[in-house]
Parts: sequence; structure tokens; C-alpha cells
Amino acid sequence: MKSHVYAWGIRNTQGMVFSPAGQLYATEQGPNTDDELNLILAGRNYGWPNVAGYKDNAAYAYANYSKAEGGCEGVKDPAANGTSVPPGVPVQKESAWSDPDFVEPLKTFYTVDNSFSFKDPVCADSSLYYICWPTVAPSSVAYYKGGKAGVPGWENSLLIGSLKRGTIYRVRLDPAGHLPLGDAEPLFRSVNRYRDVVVSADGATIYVATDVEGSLGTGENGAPATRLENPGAILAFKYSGAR
Ligand SMILES: [Ca+2]
Ligand SMILES: [Ca+2]
Repeated sequence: MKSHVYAWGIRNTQGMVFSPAGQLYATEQGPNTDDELNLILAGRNYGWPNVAGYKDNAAYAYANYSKAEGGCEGVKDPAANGTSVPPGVPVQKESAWSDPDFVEPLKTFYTVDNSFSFKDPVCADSSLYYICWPTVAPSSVAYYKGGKAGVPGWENSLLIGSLKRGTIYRVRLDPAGHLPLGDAEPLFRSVNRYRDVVVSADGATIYVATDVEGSLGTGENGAPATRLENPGAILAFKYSGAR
């Protein structure tokens, strides 16, 4: 029997793009860590909900609410949003699961260890703790080919819009497109939620759509902001040649 499922174990993807070589990349929002950039391959398992990010038992374990004692009705405080697990809900370490088809992400935004505090006082106002979590809320991904009018050195990169960091992250790929090269470079910082990003055909201009409203982390300490600089706009970042 044929299946229409191309790949699975995917959590919350808002961005997908093909490279000119035909490789499919997808960004994915993690639970409260480990947003991911994935190279999507046919028939492979991307881990969710057994694994978030890498299979490393770091700040995530699968709380299986479907197996809770007494069913979902018996679960107290399900709103803890993964930062704590109510009694009666079985928890499985990432290392307790395996699948030969599992694929780790190309990159995470970000992986932290088990000592990370998910209740940073900087984000205590209005209980906006999620703003301080080690995630970027990737909304979209575009492929940057480069070109004569493009930014030198940016060829063969992915541009990933963030809803909660006011940033486009640029990730350079290796020539085969199988590996990220170096760290993600944060670009175009502003107090905006970046919803979608596209590149002009000549590579010179990057257009970014912003959300109308919402919150994000800003400044040095990542404190929440709710007043956006350019709500509901298309921003254009144009490369005008070497500095
Ligand atoms: Ca994954
Ligand atoms: Ca993990």
C-alpha cells in the first residue's frame, strides 16, 4: 500500500522551502526549548514527541498525557505547559526511545541543559515567561541564493524569521546543503514579530512581513515588549554594496 506520509515526527512547522538543488528545509517550533531547522528526507522520523532537538535528555522529556492515570480528566494543572508534569502522567526520557529512521535537526534554537530556569524574573511580568525561554519561534524560512547584486558571502544560506526575537537568522549551508556552517547570524534586529521573509530575484533586497500585534523579547536581557515598532508592515532591507 502506498502512503502519502512523506516524513513524520514533526511538531509545529510554519516555514518550508526548497533549495535550487531540490532539498526541502523546514523550521519547527519546539515545546519550550529546541526550535529546529530540519532537512526533510523521505520516510524519516523527526522525533516529536519522543525527542525535542537532539537526542540528549537535555531539558526535555516526553510527558505522555494520553497515558495519564484516569485519562485526561484526571490531570491536574495541564496548563503548566511542559515546565512541570502533573502527577500520574508518565514521563519518558529521550534516550529511552529509538527509531532507526530518526533524524536529528541541522540546528536548534536553542538547546539548554537541565539546570535552565524556565521562570526567569526578567519575564515575570504578566507571566510572559515563554518570552525568556530558549526559543526563537521560527515563522518562516527562505533560501538565499545570492547573485551579482546580493551580499557577498551569503550565498547558499537560509533566512529564518523569528516571532519572538525581532531577528532574521541567517544559517549558511555547506555546498551539499546537508550541514549548517558556523553559528546562526542574527540580522535586522528590531522590535517586531517577523512573520514571513522572501528575497528579491536579484538577491539585493530581503522583504519581511511583520505581525500586527503580539509580544517578543527585546534588548540585552530579552525582557518582553508588546509595543511593536512596525506593526502590520512589509520591511525592505536592501543591500547597497560593500561598505
Ligand atoms: Ca525534531
Ligand atoms: Ca533533546
